[in-house]
Amino acid sequence: MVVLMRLILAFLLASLVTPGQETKPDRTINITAERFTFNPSRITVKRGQVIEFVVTSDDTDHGFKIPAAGIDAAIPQSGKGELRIRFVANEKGKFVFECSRPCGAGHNLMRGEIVVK
Ligand SMILES: [Cu+2]
Repeated sequence: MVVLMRLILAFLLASLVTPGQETKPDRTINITAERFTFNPSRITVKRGQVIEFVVTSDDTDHGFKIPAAGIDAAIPQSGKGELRIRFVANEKGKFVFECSRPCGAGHNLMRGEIVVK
């Protein structure tokens, strides 16, 4: 029963994170990924806002993972397009994001944080 409720909750949260693509986000934030940083690496957003992250790589394949939000998506290598992903924070606090595709010696350092106010 608890498992079922968790699944329903996860579905409801996910549906908030991915509204129809024709819906305009409240804010679009561009992020560049390169070995071994995200730029910007500290992002401040408002609670409840629909954020669309547009993430491009300046070099190789990277990943964009927000563990607390269940987001993990591939960032294509430079010249092969961009990642567009939506995020809504319903709580104030900090959400860590990190690279999720092994990209070299500094991969584990490749991270940042979203501060929700
Ligand atoms: Cu990496």
